[in-house]
Amino acid sequence: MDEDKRWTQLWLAYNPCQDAGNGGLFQHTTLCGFDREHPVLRNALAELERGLNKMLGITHVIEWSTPSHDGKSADQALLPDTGFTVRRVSEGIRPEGYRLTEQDGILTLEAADEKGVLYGIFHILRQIALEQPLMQTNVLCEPDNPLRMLNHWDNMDGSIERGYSGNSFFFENGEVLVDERTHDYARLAASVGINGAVLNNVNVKDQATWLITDRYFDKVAQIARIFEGYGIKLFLSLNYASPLELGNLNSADPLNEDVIAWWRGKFSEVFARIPNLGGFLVKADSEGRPGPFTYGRTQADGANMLADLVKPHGGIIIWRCFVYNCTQDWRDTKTDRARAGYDNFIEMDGDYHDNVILQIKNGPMDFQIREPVSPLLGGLTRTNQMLEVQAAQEYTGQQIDLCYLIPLFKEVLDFKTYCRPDIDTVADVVSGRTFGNSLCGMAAVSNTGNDENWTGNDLAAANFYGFGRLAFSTSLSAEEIAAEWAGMTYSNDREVKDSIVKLLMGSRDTYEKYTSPLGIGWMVTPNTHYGPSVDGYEYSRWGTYHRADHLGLGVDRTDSGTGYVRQYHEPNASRYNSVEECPEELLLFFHHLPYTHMLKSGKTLIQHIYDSHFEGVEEVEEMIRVWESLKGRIPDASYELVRERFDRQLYNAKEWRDQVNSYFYRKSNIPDEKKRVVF
Ligand code: GCV
Repeated sequence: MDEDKRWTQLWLAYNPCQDAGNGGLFQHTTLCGFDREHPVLRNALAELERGLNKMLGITHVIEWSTPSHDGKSADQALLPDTGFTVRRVSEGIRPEGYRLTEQDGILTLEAADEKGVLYGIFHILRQIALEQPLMQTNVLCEPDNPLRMLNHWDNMDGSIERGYSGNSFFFENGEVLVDERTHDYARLAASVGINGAVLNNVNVKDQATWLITDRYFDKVAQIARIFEGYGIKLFLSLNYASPLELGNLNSADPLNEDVIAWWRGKFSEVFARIPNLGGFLVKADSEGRPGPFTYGRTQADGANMLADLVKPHGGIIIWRCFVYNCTQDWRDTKTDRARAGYDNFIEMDGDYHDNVILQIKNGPMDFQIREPVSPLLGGLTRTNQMLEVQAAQEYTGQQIDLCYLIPLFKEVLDFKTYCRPDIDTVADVVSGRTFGNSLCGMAAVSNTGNDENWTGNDLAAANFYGFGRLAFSTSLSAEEIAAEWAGMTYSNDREVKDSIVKLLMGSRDTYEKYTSPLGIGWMVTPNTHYGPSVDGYEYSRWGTYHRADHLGLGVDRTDSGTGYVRQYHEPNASRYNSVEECPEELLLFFHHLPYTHMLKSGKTLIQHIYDSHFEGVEEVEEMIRVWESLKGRIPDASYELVRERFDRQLYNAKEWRDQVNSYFYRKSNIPDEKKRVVF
């Protein structure tokens, strides 16, 4: 197997493969209605040549032709009777979508724009890599989500907040980097349908504040151009306090005339130098970041002011809803961090201007392995909204432990919000189907870095791949995505592929079993968020309590507790409010229950804690056995790298098991029925 640069190309390695009868379709390529010199077309066609060459050994120069139209429209122009035809159509396919059909030896890719062609070509390359025939293809693919973004939490010193795969490939020592990796990143992201990327961390500090100044314009504009060639819009995170830090003003009050004038001038400058910039992502009034609340203004005042000023330049403002009071007193059982997003944003629903999007984390807390879906999703009915998930495994194993997150993202998308009688799932809401808006979609905190394999653990690349594929086609299953990724990355050998899919598909449940039970979340080592510390946050001010005592545990968020359940539409509110009806995997998120509480499985709560933690460790041991069965059948370097990560995962799982079990045994004084070792 070709080890050369293999891992730097991930699923675009284009390993030599069996030709499922596809090669013959590409002797001659005709472009109809498209300009071959358009940057997106150029990149798409170059990718096709590269892929065909590497996978099928088609080495001759592919012949292109653009038929003369003789006054005819592109649709009517004469086409050759063999080969591959790329044709622009003026109706029947939405922007970024494509139709792929094969008939009588002619493969036709139709699209309304260049991005549609790019995605169509990546579709073709995927089929070839998976050794699937293109004969008799007949598919129409249109993206479900208008925006499909990656958010990088990269800092300008080269570090990445919550990054687990090396340093940034965008920044180093206060400089912006533009190199081969910038191109490869754009190719990889585009190949799964990503069409937006935020370059810098939402916590904008120090030099990053200066990204919107002359110091960095040239380099940022260069990246924006590279991205544009792959259909990706570049966005920047903005420091809300820029008027103070860059403008020498003494305020950042969104209603202050001097502040408004400063931003107006700043945006004119920025868009003049980076004309294709998509806009800005803003984290305000959160975890120490400044925002409109500082000046007694609302979140809408802040977002709208910026949005009005970027609008003439075609820009948008993506405003994060991760706003909460991180100084909660544990004695206060009514204040609830889970409530905060909704409480801070719902009242102004409908007041946000049309080029503002509220970006909402999937759960009300913070990317835990299990939490309910944020009630803001579908709670807001008159505001553009997009879903934020985290591909970076901050709380889910940090790319040491295997945790394939696509099943979790799927669950969120499939959640019925009941915001209206039909078309009401999160997927419906964020795709714009529910409320008919076009500024919406999905964003993921990226899990990439400058490690050779991009994601630290080779298997974590499935989360990067999977997020993009899912954001483009929300109806794909987590398993289909896993199989595609495994086939393109490793091998189409049935057994190898099945084993990798099995590992990926079981990994989220396994991780959940050996960490925190039944939706309670947290119990992680403070700050680093890796490994167990049951009381790590229990005695701090962050409002992430489990409230365990000698009788029971869990947070009462029902009517008799914090009342959080009422932020959901019915029947979700009543379901969560009732111990009997609450989905068991979320029981401790919503209810404080005694250790003796009987679960549907017939086990007590405490016995469930013991059993699931023992099972979690056993499952990691089984995962290692499955991985070992792949030795010699996948590249050695990858085998060894992942094998070493599994050792660390097993150590971590045992730590979690022992600490959690021992903690709850000592609290409850109820022994394990099966008399296993509980310290
Ligand atoms: C970028 C959590 C993380 C922070 C992150 C924050 C956010 O609190 O621990 O590192 O900051 O979420 O999403 O803004």
